Amino acid sequence: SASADQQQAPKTSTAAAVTSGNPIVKNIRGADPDVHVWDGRVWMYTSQDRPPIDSSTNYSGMDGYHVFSSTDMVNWTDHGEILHSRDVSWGSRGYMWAPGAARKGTTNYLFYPHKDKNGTWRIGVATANSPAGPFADSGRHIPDISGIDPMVLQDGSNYYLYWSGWKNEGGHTKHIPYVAKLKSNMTELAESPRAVDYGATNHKEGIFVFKKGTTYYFTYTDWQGETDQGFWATGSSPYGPFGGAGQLKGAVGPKPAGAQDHHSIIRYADKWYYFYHVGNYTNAAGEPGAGYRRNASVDYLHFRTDGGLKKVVHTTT
Ligand code: FUB
Repeated sequence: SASADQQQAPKTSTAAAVTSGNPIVKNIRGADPDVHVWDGRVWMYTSQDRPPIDSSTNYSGMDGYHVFSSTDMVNWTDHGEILHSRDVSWGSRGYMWAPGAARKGTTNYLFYPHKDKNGTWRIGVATANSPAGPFADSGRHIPDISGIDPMVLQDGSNYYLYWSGWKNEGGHTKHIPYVAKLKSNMTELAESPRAVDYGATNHKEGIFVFKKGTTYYFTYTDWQGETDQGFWATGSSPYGPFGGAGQLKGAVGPKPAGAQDHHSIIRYADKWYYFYHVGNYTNAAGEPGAGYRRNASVDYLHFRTDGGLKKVVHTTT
C-alpha cells in the first residue's frame, strides 16, 4: 500500500509524497491525466468530461482542458482552463479528448485529439509560454494524419509523437499505434508514420512512452472489458519493436472502477507514479461518477528486479 511504501522510503529520500485522497481531481471531471515533471514541479494535464453534445457517444461533450500542478503530490493547484474547442478555428465543438503535453526550450506544447469540421479525428497543437498555460492553438492540425490520444516523448533533442489510429483490415477496424519524429517546428511530422510493433494485438488507445536508463517502455490501454487494461512492453528504440525476443512485456494497470485505464507515468523525488482515472467518484454535488464522468487518481508504480513493471494497486485513501 502507499503507506507501507512510505515506511520503506530511505531516510535520505526527499520524497514527502503520499498518494492520499484519490481521486486527486475533485473539483471538475478531469480525466486522461498526462503528467510531466518540469522545473521541479509536477504538471498534470487533463481532459474534461462534460455532458454529451450529440448522441453518437457520451464522450462527445468533452471540452476545456485543465492543468494542475503540485510539488508534494498531495496539494494540487488547478491553473484553470487552458484550451477550449471554441478557440480552435479548424475544429468542431466538443470532442477534446486525451491530450499530451511537451516542452521544448521555453515553449510548452499541448497536443490534443479533436474532430475537424468534417468529423475526422485530427491532432491539434497549441503553445504557451508557461506549463500553466493558457495555450493558443497553432491554427491547423498536424497534416496528413488521423487519430486520437497524442503523446510526445522527448529523447535528447528529438521529439517523437505517438498516437492511436485505425486501419481497415478485412472489413473491420483495427486500432494501430503509430509513431513519427516531429519536425523542429513541432507542428509537422519529419517522417512517414510507422506502425509500432508492440508484441501483441490488443492495443486500443492511451499510449504513454517513457525511458528508464537505456530502455524504452511502451504502454497503452487495451479494449474495455478485459481483466487487465494497462499493458507495457520494453524496447531499445523509440520506434520499437517492443516486447519481442529478449524484451519484456506484461500488464500494469487493473481496470479502474467504471473507466478505461488511460494512464501516464513519471518519476518524481525518487519515486515512480502511475496516474489514471476512475469513473466511480461521487462529487460534492452528489452526482455519481460514470465512464464519461471521470476523475484523475494516482498510485505508486514499482519495478520488478528484471526491469518489468509490477501491477499497480489502486488506493482510495
Ligand atoms: O477521454 C476520451 C477518450 O477515452 C480518450 O481519448 C481515451 O483514451 C479514453 O480515455
